[in-house]
Formats: sequence, C-alpha cells, structure tokens
Amino acid sequence: MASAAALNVALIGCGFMGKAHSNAYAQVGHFFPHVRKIRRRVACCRGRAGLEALSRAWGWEGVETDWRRVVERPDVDLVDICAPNYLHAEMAAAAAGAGKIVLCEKPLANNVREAEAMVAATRSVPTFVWFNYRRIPAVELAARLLREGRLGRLYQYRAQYLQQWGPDPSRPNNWKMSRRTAGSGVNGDLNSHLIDTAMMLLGPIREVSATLESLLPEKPDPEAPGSTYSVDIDDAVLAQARFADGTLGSFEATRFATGFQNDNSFAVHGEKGMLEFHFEDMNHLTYAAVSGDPDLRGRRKVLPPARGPVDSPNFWKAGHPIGYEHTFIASLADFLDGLDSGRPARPTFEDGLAVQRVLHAIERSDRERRWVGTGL
Ligand code: SOE
Repeated sequence: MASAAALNVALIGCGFMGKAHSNAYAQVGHFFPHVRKIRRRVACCRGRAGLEALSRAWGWEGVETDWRRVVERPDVDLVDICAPNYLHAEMAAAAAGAGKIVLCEKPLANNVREAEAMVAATRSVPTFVWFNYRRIPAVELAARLLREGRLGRLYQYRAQYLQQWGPDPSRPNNWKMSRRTAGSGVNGDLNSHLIDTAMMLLGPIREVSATLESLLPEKPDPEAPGSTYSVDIDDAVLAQARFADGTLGSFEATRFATGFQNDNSFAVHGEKGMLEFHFEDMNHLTYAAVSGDPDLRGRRKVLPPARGPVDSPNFWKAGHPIGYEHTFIASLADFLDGLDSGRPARPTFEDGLAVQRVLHAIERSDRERRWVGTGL
C-alpha cells in the first residue's frame, strides 16, 4: 500500500452507488478535515458512456473499463466495490491479494460461502461494508439510548423496508432481477439494511422463521413493448426473529408496498419506553417514556444532535437537516478515522458476513418451512 499522505481511491461501479460514493469521496474532507485526504484516482465500469459521465461529474482523474487492471495498479491504495453482487467476492479477493484496502457495497456477497471467502481473503487489509443507514444521527442516538438502558427490558423490535417500484412497468430489466447476479431480491437488497441496523442496536439474531414471495415472476419489458422478462428473485420477505438477548423481532421488506418510496423504519419497545425511526423522516427520532404524568405521556419527535462536537465543522449545526448523501459521507469519515486511530470502524466484512448468515437462515426457513438458527 502506498504510504502517501493522500489515499488513492479506485471506484468500481457507475450506478446509483457509484454516484453516492463519488460524492462521499469528494465531500468527506470538507466536513471532516481531520481525516486522511482522498485522491479520486480512477473510476471503473464496463459501459464507457456511463463511466465518462460519472468521471466528469465527480472529478475522477482517470477511467478504466477492466477492473482487473484497476486492482493491480500501484497508484491505488483503496478499492471500493459498487459492482453487481455476484462480482464482489472475486473483486475483493483480487484487491486484497494486491494489498489494497477493500470497501464493498451491501449485501456483502451473493451467499454465505462467498462472504466467508471474502472475510478469509481480506484478513490482512482493512475492510468496510457500506451499510450507510447506521450513520444517521437519529439511528446513532437510538443506539446510544439503548446502550444506556433507557428502555429497560426490551419486549419487541419491529422493522420494515418498504419500496414500491417492483411492479412498475417502466423499470427495465437489470442485474437486481436475477438470482445469479444479485443472489436474492429484497432479502439481500433491503432486508440486509434492516438486519444490519437491528444487530447494531440489539446484538446478534439467533433464529428466524420466514416467508419469501415472488409476486410477479414475469414482468413487462419496457425495452421490448408487449413482451415480458422472467424474474427469479424474491419481491417480498416477512420474517420473525429471536435476538440472542431474547427480544422478539419482526422484519418485513418489499418492493411492492404501493405508496411507499423508501421507508426504512424500525421501532423498539421496552418496559420504560419506545423508540421509532423512519428514513423518510430521517432527521427525527420518535421517543416515548413510560414515566411522568400519565395524561401527558405519548410519542414525541426529537431532533437528534448534529453529528460530532457542536463547534466542529461536521455537517451543519443542530436543527439544520441533513440528507441521504450525508449517510455515505459519515460512513466514509468513520472508516478513515478508524484507519488512523487503529480502531477499525464497523461494519467490517465480518459484520457483513454476520448479516449474510441471517439472510441465509431466512431463505432456508422459507424453503424448509421451519425456524432456523443463524449460527450467531
Ligand atoms: C434499492 O432500490 C435501493 O437502492 C437499495 O439498493 C439501497 O441499498 C437502498 O439504500 C435504497 O434502495
């Protein structure tokens, strides 16, 4: 790994996440001036037009269409994988083999076997998975309140990830619609976020009982009007879970929730109170306490503190709302901070593997129609 002060980054993937990560690399030093400087060395993907557009928009110094060349480059320190899921394992192993730091989009891999191989292949380099919703100030506040035991004994954890684009006839076929390239449907794409946040807040999930559903196995193909394309992934997942601490959990993820754009939410109920979060209202955390005048009790929305010390330049002052892009900037800032402090930021690939084990248990439970242990 080059020991230059600046960290030379290679980004693989030019889609939605390529843009979110490019913005994070461009912005992180503005908001978090104490972390290592970033050099946007090279962006890589197969489609030339998308690649050139991304590079122009976000200021990548160079472009490359062959990822193998990118991971071998001596002027690259960090490889960030935003390519389709089925490529994660091979790319991560090659990058780590060349001594690079490896960051990867979620879910970590197509399945547990690949995720285990990724953990094994990257043991000697720093790793990170972009479960970005962990870094929302309201979610961080929830984590702090739970750590402090503010809810007392926990009764129930309920999480939902609701999107509506599944049946949209104008959506072209892409890699997310196939098990071969995506590993799964909503289980990996959306439920993985719910599981990661839940395990960050409450600890490991021990066992699950789940149902997966493909709601529209033939979808209209907007690129060939009048015809359809086959889809072999899950469109909706419902899971009951038991955490290691005994708390009962429920998880629901779907792309068929008509009326919902991107509602990633959770609620946790305990003997002393409750917490609730909705990403579509990401600047608020809802809190209710079982104390005080019973007639004045109720759920109230609180505005979480700004990220970092109040007088630091991190993001904006309290009360000045932040957005989706800040979750990626904060993820990157924590990762870079961890590199320098020697206390690696989470989630690492080990954490990504733990999520993958739960996703796997969910699929197996659906197939075998019974409760399945996660091994965690
Ligand atoms: C799917 O629509 C998607 O883009 C996910 O892949 C992301 O992880 C999620 O944050 C938003 O929705």
